[in-house]
Amino acid sequence: MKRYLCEEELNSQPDIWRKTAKFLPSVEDKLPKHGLKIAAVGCGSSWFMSQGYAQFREAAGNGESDSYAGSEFNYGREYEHVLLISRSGTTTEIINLLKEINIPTTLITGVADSPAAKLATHVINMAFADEKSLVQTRWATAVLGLLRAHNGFDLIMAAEDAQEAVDSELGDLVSVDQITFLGQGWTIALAQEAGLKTREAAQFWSEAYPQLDYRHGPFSIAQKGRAVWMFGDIDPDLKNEILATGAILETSKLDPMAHLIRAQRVAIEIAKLKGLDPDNPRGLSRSVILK
Ligand code: F1P
Repeated sequence: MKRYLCEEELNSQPDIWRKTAKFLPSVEDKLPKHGLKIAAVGCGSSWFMSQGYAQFREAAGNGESDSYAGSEFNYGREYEHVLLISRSGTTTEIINLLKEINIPTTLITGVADSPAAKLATHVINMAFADEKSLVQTRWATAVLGLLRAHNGFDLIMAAEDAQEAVDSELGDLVSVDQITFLGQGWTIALAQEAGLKTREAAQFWSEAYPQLDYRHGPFSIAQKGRAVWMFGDIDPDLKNEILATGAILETSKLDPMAHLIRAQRVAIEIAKLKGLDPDNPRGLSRSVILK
């Protein structure tokens, strides 16, 4: 069977996370200082990574942190630093925002001389995590890993879980007809990203919710032949309710970001089973450049 670029890239995540952990001290002074009121911004996968970052930064007591999709920045709020994430550095909403605001900015990008890089106060160039596939896998987790490590998390330990996720069996998860991804706190961003992966790579029906909000309607989707996938610890009552529907329940003892690797793999496998090219999803390009 053909090997796709995204498979090589997602399999490299354990190494890339180790590289990221070593890389952090060289760029730490460019990241928003703890205590500042910040916004984090991105589009697509980069938006979900900015969401996760804002969540765990504030939860760790490191300062008020909001997150926005590039098109939805709240210009009425005052921030002391804005962090932007863009693999390509060519995404229009990110460039427009950088032109518009007069606040110290840090751009994390995979392309050092990109148009966005020319506009940011500080640039963190993570070219070593850039990808050839259109679909983001290791880029997203390397950036989130950098930001987690900056907020006190041990990324080297997580890299061991990442290897387990790369080597694990996917079983029946690749033959279900729908998956609902759940999270809590910062892992809601992982659920969103997992949902995006299955939709963009495999045109597959997936949804994503905070685990306790899932009961408020979308729970009706759960049934035999479908899966519910929790990033992080599942509420014990919710677990029993899901199992009673006959749906497969996927949980893991792995670090939640390593657990995302399993979801990336499921997305790619479903795409392959459907005869789709997961490196070149229908209607997508490496970045969205608006006229
Ligand atoms: C962001 C992004 C990707 C998405 C698609 C279009 O790009 O929205 O998340 O998968 O390829 O671009 P970037 O700003 O991080 O380069």
